Amino acid sequence: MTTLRNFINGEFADPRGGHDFNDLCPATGEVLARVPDSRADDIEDAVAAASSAFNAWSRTPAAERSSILLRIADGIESHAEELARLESDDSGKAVSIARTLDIPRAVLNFRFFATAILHEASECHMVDGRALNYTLRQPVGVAGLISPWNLPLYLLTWKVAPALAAGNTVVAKPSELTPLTANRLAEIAVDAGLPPGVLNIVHGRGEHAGEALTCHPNVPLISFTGGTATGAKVARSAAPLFKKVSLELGGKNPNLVFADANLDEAIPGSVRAAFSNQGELCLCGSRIFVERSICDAFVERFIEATRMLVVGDPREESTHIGALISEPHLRKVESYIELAEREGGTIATGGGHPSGLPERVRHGWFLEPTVITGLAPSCRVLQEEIFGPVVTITPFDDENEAVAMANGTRYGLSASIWTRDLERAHRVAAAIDVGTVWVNTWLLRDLRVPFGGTRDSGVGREGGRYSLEFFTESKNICIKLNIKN
Ligand code: 6OD
Repeated sequence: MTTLRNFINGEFADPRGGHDFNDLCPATGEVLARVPDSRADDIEDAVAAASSAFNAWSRTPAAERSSILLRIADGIESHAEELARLESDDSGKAVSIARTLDIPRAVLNFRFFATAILHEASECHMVDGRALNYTLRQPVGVAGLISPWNLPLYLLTWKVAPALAAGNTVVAKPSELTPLTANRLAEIAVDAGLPPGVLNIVHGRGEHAGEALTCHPNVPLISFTGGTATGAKVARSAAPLFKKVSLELGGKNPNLVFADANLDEAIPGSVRAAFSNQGELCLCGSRIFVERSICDAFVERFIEATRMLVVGDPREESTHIGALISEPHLRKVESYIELAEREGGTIATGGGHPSGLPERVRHGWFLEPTVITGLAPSCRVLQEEIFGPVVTITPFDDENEAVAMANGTRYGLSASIWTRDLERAHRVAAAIDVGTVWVNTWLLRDLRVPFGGTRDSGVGREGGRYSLEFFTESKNICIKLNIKN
């Protein structure tokens, strides 16, 4: 068993109060590590280190910052297999997902923003020969970054890379449920030559370390990804201090399948959208709406494809669906399956603990992928985020009804539309109130595009220039001219 320490000012340090807790392996329940349960004084140390490092780092030439960040990307890549295994053990996800999605994306996050800053341009506004305005974008200061457990290194680096690239220093608090790869990132950053204090990682729980970070007066910017209820708390803490805030929150994403869709793509695509990462992705397509004329056939084929998914030991290459993150989370997801039955739904497949799990993971927090039919869009099961391998399938009669159902929750993160009719695709995409619409695909990511949600799915956009704008403050500089034509 490992004992983790915080990473402050380029060194590993025990939490001042000496509090800690266990990090558990979701597949086996074994203790993987003792983790610092950091408090306000640890955050204070980290913010002090980040504040001292800010002056030098923000003045470091972009090309030099870029080289260091590229070396971090190389470091992650050269430890990719080790990181994938750590991520899988820590989060319960299948190692194949960690290897093909999480770790490559962490590498890409650093490469993308390390090179983006080499191509930065800024705006200039002339005033009829009388004045020239130009926009100077400057780093904000100490960035407070709080990342979740479902895509631990993927989402931590999605924040750390642009924050550092833009010249900020960072205090990051990774999820207390998945701290392992964050610690390795700190070691990789040291090897890459990142100066002390530029990146600080403080482990702990939201109510102590997270709250201290969001309330800290010397942290002018907070980027948070996580649940909507926690996002509201972050917003409440940050608002009186007028911090810049980016909140990427929950989703209850519609997956609309029209009768003219190519079902050979729509069915595997919808299964992937429903169950990838055990359904523990804010982007999962958890509400499937299918045009009535093809709904029975779709349900049959969807169930058949769902039953082919292997729930098993996350370390096995053949596993598609690993363990859920924690026992309380498993119980919460199961409670929605019970609720679905009370609300009058039918559990068309799944709903239970998988049988035949290998001995090593027999007592892990696993759940069969579950398909529920027969529920109205207003039911709680279709309104509340479940964040597990549970989807509903509901028929619709026409395009207007499909759009109304898609928009019929408080969430607005993403949607998928499956159709061969391109005009319909444009019309429906424009009418759905979400931050991202995929047409005939799901989770096809391009790091240049704006990413974020509307309503209960969050505030702000990150990605490409949106991240670089968020992690900088723009200043207008007006120079009087006297140009005579
Ligand atoms: O792909 C991304 O950039 C992103 N922020 C994904 C978030 C997924 C949340 O579960």
